[in-house]
Amino acid sequence: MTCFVSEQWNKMHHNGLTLLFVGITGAGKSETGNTILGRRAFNAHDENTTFEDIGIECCKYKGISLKLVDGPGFPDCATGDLFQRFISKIGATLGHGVDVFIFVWKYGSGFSMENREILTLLKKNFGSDFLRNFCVFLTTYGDYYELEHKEKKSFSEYCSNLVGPQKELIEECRGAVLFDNRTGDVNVKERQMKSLLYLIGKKISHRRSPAFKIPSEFKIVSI
Ligand SMILES: Nc1nc2c(ncn2[C@@H]2O[C@H](COP(=O)(O)OP(=O)(O)OP(=O)(O)O)[C@@H](O)[C@H]2O)c(=O)[nH]1
Ligand SMILES: [Mg+2]
Repeated sequence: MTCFVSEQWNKMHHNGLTLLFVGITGAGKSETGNTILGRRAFNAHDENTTFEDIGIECCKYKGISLKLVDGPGFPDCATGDLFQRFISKIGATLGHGVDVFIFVWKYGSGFSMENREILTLLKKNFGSDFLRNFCVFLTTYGDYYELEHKEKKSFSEYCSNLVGPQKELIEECRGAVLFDNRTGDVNVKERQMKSLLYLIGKKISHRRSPAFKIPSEFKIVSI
């Protein structure tokens, strides 16, 4: 597996790679951020999180500069109001844009209406190709996955057997990565980071546009 996000790419992009986590409450956004950072910087389960609160932390992974942006969970974004505030805040804070949106889903939690609403909102507001161009699908609770698949069914095999909206999402995002945020095994940590950077790199190299910039006069189109 070749990593497309090379040190050479890194030198050409002075801001590094900006990754924004999105997903419903409790999906594991903050914890995934901490796993990537290798330290506990984001608050997992911070009850004071509001839709204007975003956390930004930077790190280097094998020479690649990463800027991680942790957002709040989406409890009820169908009204569009929360989404409007969140996206406006992102636009005001990240002037250079977002390279890749990481859509986080908790393994085994079912693919709820809330999950689907976030994706619909993103596509409706940012275009039908948005997921294809800017979104990576990341599944947390890799430890639960391993427990349930003791026969060692690979995650990609599992994904290819899925049906319905989740399968469509994985196809649109061109693959998915499994993350175990509880593991202490350095090999597992290395493997999941490699898979994530592979998907990110593929995304960046396949699309024509650079980072995604939030329009300055962003007005939400509700679903
Ligand atoms: N066992 C296990 N627990 C995890 C994993 N990832 C996250 N968790 C736990 O799941 C809970 C929710 O994780 P968070 O990272 O707070 O979820 P979040 O998406 O940031 O939630 P909000 O900020 O409320 O939207 C926490 O208790 C985490 O420690 C994982 O891979 N395995
Ligand atoms: Mg969080």
